[in-house]
Amino acid sequence: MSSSAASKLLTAPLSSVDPEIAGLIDREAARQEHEIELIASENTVSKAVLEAMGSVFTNKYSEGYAGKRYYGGNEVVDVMEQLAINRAKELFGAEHVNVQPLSGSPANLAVYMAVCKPGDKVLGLKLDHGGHLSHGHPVNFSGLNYNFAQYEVDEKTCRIDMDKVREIALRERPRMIIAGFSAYSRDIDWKAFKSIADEVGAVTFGDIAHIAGLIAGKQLENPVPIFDIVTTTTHKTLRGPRGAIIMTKGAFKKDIDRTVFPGIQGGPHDHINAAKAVCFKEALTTDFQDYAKQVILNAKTLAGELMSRGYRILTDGTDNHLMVVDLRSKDLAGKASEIALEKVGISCSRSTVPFDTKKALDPSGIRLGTPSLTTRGMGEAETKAVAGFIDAALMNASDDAKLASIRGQVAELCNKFPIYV
Ligand code: DSN
Repeated sequence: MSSSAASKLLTAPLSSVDPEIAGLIDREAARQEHEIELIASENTVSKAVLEAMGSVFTNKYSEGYAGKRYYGGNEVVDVMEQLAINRAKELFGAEHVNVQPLSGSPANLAVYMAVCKPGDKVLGLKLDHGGHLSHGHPVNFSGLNYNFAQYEVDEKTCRIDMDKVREIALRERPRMIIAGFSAYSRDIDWKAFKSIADEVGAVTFGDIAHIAGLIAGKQLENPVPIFDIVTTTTHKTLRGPRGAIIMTKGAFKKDIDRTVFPGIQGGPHDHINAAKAVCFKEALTTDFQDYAKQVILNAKTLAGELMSRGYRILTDGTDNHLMVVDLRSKDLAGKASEIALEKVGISCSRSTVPFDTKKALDPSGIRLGTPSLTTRGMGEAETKAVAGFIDAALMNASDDAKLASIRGQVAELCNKFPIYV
């Protein structure tokens, strides 16, 4: 390629450089505009966050931390990263924040490596009871490298029983106790976890990936002042770019920073960190607090509507943005239900339920969440309509004509709540 051809390429639009990818981006944008997103871990970011992600910060290498980089030309990156740190500290009241983790699992890996030696005992919530792969599942690095004891939810209430957690902690004497989840719809008693950890001399590790936006929006209790270390992804309820941060008490600052870099990662993704800074700024507003409140109102509405139609919702409701529907209450299964909903333009994720007798690929439940639908402006009235679409789709899963008609109604509702247009 001649140098003039190369420089032409620098400024040519995507649609002419790579029409295939440009077309796929357009298709995905249209899908998101015309469908309802109920995947509890997804959200819809602002144009400002998108712009920061697509910025020239992607060109930079910045191994190290502000003022101590292993590459030149980082004077602008230093200011940007420090801004992201300061905003995250203000948002969560954190003593120290590392904004470099590439995503949730690498952030959690950094915590394990900073706090534990391989083989150390760790206590975490079991995956099929609402926990996360990185909280000790045997196929994950966590379960492979550390000696896990796992707590479960109570079979009747489907809630975490703190007396049981204490009993296991006293028996197992873990080095670290994890509180956090991917599919649990009730408040976590952070203080009770901390008191159990203090009793057995364990480090407290909170994973607030799912509820960080609800905490930042002042709707749920903040564990950051209570726990030793708290991680979160930035792309779920927090509504930022895909990535993560680690918040620590001062005592863990050095070990966490050293473990993120050079322990695990090389250069941080500066364009993503710039977008994290934007998302923290957005989350510091009162508008965001209103958003977080509405997410929960919508989730409670969705749970209530489904329960009134005879669906069993684990724990009989929700305190946050998500719920797990036990489809056995309607003689349905997770995979087929996920597919039926996909056919009407509603995305959700199949989910195991505690003590499930079915396998993860076709479990007994689905997980639903309201962060994305709320971002596009839908409130309780629309959420009630969505509950009706879900019920109608699941009750007519093998009737393609009926599903097509529901799909039309879903698209009609979405058209009233445009995202980026
Ligand atoms: N995969 C995410 C979720 O859906 O909850 C957690 O990493």
